[in-house]
Amino acid sequence: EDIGVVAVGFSGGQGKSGVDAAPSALIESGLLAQLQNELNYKLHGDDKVNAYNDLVPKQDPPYRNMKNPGTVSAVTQRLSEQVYAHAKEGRMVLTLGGDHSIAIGTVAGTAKAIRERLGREIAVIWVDAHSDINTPETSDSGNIHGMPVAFITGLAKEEKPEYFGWLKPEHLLNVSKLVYIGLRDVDAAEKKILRENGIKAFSMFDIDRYGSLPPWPSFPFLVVYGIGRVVEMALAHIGNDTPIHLSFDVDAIDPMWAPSTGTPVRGGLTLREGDFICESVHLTGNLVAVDLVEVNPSLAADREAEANETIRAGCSIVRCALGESLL
Ligand code: DIR
Ligand code: MN
Ligand code: MN
Ligand code: MN
Repeated sequence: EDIGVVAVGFSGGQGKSGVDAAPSALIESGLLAQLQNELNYKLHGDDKVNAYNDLVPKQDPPYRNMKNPGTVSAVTQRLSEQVYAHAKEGRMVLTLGGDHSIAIGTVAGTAKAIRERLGREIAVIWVDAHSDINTPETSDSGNIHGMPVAFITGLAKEEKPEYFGWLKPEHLLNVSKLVYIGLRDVDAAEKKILRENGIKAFSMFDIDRYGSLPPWPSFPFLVVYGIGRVVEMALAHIGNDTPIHLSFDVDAIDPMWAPSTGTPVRGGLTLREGDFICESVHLTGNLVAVDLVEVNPSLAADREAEANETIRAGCSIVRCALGESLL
């Protein structure tokens, strides 16, 4: 089977440098070699990491409260074309970020390609501690990595092509085809947006409450966590036979396993729950794209050890999404 790989060394959607080094760290740790040699995928695409330096404008003042708006717009537009080109050929697309602003480009690219190739709308499973659905006006930070969902659903609109006006209807995702898993740090304004648009979201609380105590007398101490039921409900929401784009922010995983990320939030998914989501999505056979974002190897108290743990977690997530757990 064929995979298009796009390595996106980009950090302009938020303020901390280092997340641009993630793709090379993931690749150096052997991720692509494993996909090729152990999972027998044929990889397409540049082996080198895209830095998109040619797209960075000399001046990029804030616009509608967004930081680096011209840069993020230009980079995601180029990325959307790269992803589109792979998906148009019928390849599954693996994008290694980069911060989560890059999902504006990846989702736009798959949405357009799948519309043209299959006449279908994609669904997006957004695994994240955050809902990333601020509009430029509701955002407190001005960081565009907190806004990608607003842009790809058309909830945030902009005419100017240099500030995301390049997003056309064929790039957009229907809000009814979006589902979140792992949320636990959602801004008040984002909660309002989720509520008003009836967007399906499974928070960490949902994962806990859909769990159960087992009936087995010999294991009375065992708690069955609700991730299985949550994934089942998430997949039921988007429907059988719908092409799925999985956008996985590594900060969905608890900092115990993924500490090296820009905005860690405690109380997250276990690594096993994160892998389980990916394994389940793989099993549907409907996966058309995977993003892995927000790994930042330079953010770690004990740099080497914590960065390595986070990179390991990221590799595990990608391999599970691509079917390594199948026996
Ligand atoms: C916050 C944090 N909601 C913002 N978002 C993050 O800046 O809009 N997203 N960290 O990943
Ligand atoms: Mn995110
Ligand atoms: Mn996040
Ligand atoms: Mn927050």
